[in-house]
Amino acid sequence: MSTFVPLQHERLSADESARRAHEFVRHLDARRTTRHFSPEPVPRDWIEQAIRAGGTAPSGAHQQPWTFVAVSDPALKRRMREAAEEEERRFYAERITPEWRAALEPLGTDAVKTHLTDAPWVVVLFRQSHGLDADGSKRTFYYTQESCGIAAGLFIAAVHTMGLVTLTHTPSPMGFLGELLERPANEKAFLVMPVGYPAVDAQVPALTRKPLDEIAVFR
Ligand code: IYR
Repeated sequence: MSTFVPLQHERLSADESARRAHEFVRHLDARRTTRHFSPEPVPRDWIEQAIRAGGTAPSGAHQQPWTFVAVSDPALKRRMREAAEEEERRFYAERITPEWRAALEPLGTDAVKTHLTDAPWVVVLFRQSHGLDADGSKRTFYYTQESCGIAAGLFIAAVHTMGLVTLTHTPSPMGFLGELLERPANEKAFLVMPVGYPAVDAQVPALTRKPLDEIAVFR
């Protein structure tokens, strides 16, 4: 049985909608991914708010198939870095294809993952591949990849809005994270996001974004 309640919605003037539309794009377009973090602490409350923002994402059947694990413990961050670097050394030496290496060249990535110990917080987003009922039986979850992708986007936007930076890091394979962070078997590591202030000398690759006519078609 479904229960419905009235939608809370504020009708804006056309001028205000237009102003916000342009301002929001300007704000998001100023976001950059950097690998260079300051170790300066960030209050736990801000991370909680970013996670709440991520948790507002729409999800398949409203099953909210995500768990955000926020790590600030230096010893745990170091273990995550060691394990990630071990995987990445194998990736960059053996698993990477020539085509993939060429695609990553402009980003200047390598197997050294200083951000995992420099950033005051490392947030690991886990995707719940299925749910577990009270009796331990499996409950199917729908569109978990899409749902977690949207949640990550909102988390990233929240981090940017509070004047911090993050990096979407995808160590491959990521199985070690479930073990290190003691997550149940239905939770699969989806994305690693160090969060903090940028280092004073932080750098970013000189990239540009595709213009509208390359990313949109109107019919
Ligand atoms: N997981 C590796 C490689 C990597 C892959 C892509 I696609 C990137 O955009 C960046 C890195 C790493 O984290 O270095």
